[in-house]
Amino acid sequence: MLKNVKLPLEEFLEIRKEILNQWHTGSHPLLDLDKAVETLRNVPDHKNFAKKLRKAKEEGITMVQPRAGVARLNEHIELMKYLEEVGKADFLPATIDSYTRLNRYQNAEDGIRESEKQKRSLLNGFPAVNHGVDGCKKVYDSVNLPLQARHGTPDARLLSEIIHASGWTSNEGGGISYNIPYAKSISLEDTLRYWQYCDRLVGYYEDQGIEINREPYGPLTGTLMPPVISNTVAILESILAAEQGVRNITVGYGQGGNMVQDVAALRALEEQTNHYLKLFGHNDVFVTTVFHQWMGGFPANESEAMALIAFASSVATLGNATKMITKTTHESMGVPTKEANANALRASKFITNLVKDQKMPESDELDAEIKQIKKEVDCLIEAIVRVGKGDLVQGVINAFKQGLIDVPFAPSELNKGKILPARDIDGKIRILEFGNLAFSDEIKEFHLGKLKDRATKQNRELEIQMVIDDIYAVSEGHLVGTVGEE
Ligand code: 8ZB
Repeated sequence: MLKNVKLPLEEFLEIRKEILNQWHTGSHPLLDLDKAVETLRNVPDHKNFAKKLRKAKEEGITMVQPRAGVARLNEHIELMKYLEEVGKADFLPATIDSYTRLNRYQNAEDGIRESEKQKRSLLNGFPAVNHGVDGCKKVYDSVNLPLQARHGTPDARLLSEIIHASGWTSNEGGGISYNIPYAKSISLEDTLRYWQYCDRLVGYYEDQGIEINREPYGPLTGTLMPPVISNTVAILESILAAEQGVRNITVGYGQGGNMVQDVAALRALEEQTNHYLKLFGHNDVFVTTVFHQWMGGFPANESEAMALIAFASSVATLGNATKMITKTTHESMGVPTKEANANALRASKFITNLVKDQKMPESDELDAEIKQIKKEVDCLIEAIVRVGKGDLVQGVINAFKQGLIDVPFAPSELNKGKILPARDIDGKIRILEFGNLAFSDEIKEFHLGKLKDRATKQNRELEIQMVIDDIYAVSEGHLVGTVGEE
């Protein structure tokens, strides 16, 4: 039975041998742990993800990072340099392609070959495992910024080995956040075990005095996500990661649309992540936050899309997020060109600079929302701990099984999928149907009260059509869905 305990070194090293055998690039000499430690020790501070985040946090500024990745190594390097120089990115990604996310390395290999033939990317991201340490190290050597792998991979063990050994000092993902929104039937027991390994690898490096950042994937399904759900998952994954030795964590949150709720969610997220890490005995973890620009449906019109990007940037900055993940005006069409990507980055960075000395003013509304989110998160975590009977991993598995925690609109069969979110009249995300969510009656009444109030004000029924209208509203230029919208 899987437990929340640090994987013993010998066991980790045993599993490691198998992992490195999964694809031929796993036998690269630089994957020898002593060699990898040496590579990482030589990473200068300005290219170390964890250190640069620490500095940004101390200075109170919001950094920007795009998503980007293509199949061919040289084109990917060009893309990275362009986003650094023209886009003025603070951090660089490699968005990993879908074949790699599914551990289908032969398909990725075929995709690279075909992309070379056609001289354009036929994969939706960078196949880091196939390019191996040689390729990933070349990317690292070509840029002056910290690098992170961003993906959605249930089993990212080989991928994690390869990127870190190449000097990439951050990895996104987690056993819940890269399972429930991304997979249909992989068990949580499996993904939690895979991510214990990825975190243990980081723990190994931390034990050698090397700082590596880890980032649970905050937005989950990115659609009408109630802050309580994404914040709870981020906190759980932070505790699980810290147990394996992770010391630098960035917790994420996707823009909901109501400015006060978004700032409140960021504040609650940071405070409660720190609180729960300490409660679980992890006193030396450095926590930062990342705000994701709007993850739902985007307007097709490029000016409107850029306006949404600028609004998101204002909220991230007012909310004091340490980092922001940017979108592009091509969002409604697909993978952006490097020009569109750099343009949106520039716009985002322009706003973060402009707004950097301003903070969201304290108010009763903000204060009440922070307290509300915290109360809800406490309620869920208490239930998860209870059904874990002393173990957090078992708590997570059992809580999902029972629907005590439930992620809206997720494809996973392990998720009850019974809760339905909708917006209140201010556009704050509330919950209409609770399924078996471990909320107290008082919390349920609060949510229903807010939604009934909206129904009255909009002169409509309190029903599922509200949810549907809200899902499409932003792409059509308003936050709260109105009656009869399609
Ligand atoms: C869960 C993340 C979805 C977002 C973007 C999508 C969407 C995916 C790439 C990419 C640039 C890529 N995305 N793959 N952006 N290059 N290869 O991730 O557009 O916004």
